[in-house]
Amino acid sequence: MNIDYGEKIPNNVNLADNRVLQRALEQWQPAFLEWWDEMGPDGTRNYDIYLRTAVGVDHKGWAHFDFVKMPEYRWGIFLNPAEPDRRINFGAHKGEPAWQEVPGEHRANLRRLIVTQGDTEPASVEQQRHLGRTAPSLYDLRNLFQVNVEEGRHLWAMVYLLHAYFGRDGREEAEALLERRSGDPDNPRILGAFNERTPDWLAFFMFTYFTDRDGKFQLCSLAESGFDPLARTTRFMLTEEAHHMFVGESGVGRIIARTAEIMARERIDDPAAIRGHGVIDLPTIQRYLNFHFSVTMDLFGADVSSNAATFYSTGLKGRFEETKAVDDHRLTDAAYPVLEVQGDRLVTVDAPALNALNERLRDDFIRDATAGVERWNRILQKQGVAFAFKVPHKAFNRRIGPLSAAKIDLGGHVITDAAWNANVERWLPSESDRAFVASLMGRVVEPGKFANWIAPPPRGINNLPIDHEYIRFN
Ligand code: BYC
Repeated sequence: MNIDYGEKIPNNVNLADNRVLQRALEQWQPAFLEWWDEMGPDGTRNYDIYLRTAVGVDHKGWAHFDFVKMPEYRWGIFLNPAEPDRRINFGAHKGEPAWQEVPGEHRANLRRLIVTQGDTEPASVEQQRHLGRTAPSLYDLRNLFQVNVEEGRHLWAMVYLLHAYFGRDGREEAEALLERRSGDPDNPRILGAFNERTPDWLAFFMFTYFTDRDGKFQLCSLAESGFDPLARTTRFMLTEEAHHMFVGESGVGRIIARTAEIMARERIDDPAAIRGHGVIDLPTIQRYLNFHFSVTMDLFGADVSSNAATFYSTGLKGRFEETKAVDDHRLTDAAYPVLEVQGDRLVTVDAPALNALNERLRDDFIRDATAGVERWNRILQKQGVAFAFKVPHKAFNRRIGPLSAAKIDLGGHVITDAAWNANVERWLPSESDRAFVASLMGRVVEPGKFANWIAPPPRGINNLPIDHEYIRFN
């Protein structure tokens, strides 16, 4: 399973043995590089960046660090090794050998899943392309670029599947992945969160904490797929995803730590006074949290979804930790609780478990995401600051699924439009919140220096010191 770096496209799938596929991917490669040039990190062509590149897919090989110019990053195709005699673990085909080729009757759904997953990867690079101009430190700038190149590689992962297994329409989908643009009204990215702006670093850290975590849960579900090449490629992607969530959790944590430090030192808790010290007040951080959490809730799809039921019964997309679940892994007779608006109340009703799989994954996500928010609260407790972040109710501010028809507050109460309008600026970032956060953003790139509004990290990258020169601007 070693990666062949001698090839134009580094890979561990013996690409050289399949000339047709190799040629097709080599034709897509320049289009990808053009897209990277146009939509990737702005103005960075010449930088030498201390990046991690996978040189093997085992635990020793996937993290090799060196200085690289981003356009020369070796994006390639890396799959986890095949498990001998792997079986389909769930759905109507449970127990049958995992598919090594696309099952004809499930082709359209499988392609749709792969395209939807693939579309998020370039979208996030587009959303983050301007952030380099306002990096709070060289350390953070390097982390941003690491996230960006890996999202680029995740696009390669999905494009490989499209080219290798879906023939002409796969190639067309691969082209379309480079044509849609985040936020473009005429040709937007597929899922809502990927058309939102990521205008500042607080938004970036919240995005990598919450939205990349959706990536983790969706990839874990696809890693259970009966279509073995999808399972193997998503398993390898998950090793990279962990770093993105680390960037988010530690980034938000360092912003909170800096604010808490000022609040404790100056003995202040008035947001205006806190802002006067050039740090971000906690209610503003909470509003950003509410926004990114709710936008990410929508990424799990409708609460009751026949698509989700089909993806599962046909063996294409499993549950988070499918094999650990103690049940029949078919779910044809099971139920799962979902929320419904009845009059002016949210009520819990039972839905067929198969149709409620989006909701179940959303609940798995909420447990994981809430645990990290509690870790942020411990930073405040340590400084003796009396404030606690809370994740909103899952029905708050929804735009997808039946809950989107009602206005629902942070605590999960159905409210009137008037009550929503009267409070929305306390719940979601207002124009003036965003303008304040934007006013703090300025480029700090001297090694070891950090913007005033964020604490330094406890340690540097790959055991190097915090003040290491992680990027040479040339
Ligand atoms: N925005 O039946 P439903 C990541 C559409 S993140 C807009 O519930 P389904 C990453 C839906 O398409 C992980 N539209 O849909 C993170 C459907 O449309 P049609 C990405 C939406 O299929 C950070 C209709 O609404 N991976 O990797 O059950 C950086 C009815 O919905 C949205 C995946 O998502 C939305 N949010 O569920 C970089 C995995 N949600 O058919 C990367 C693959 C739903 O009526 N995707 N719609 O026209 C899936 O598993 C499913 O497509 C979804 C949607 C769970 C997303």
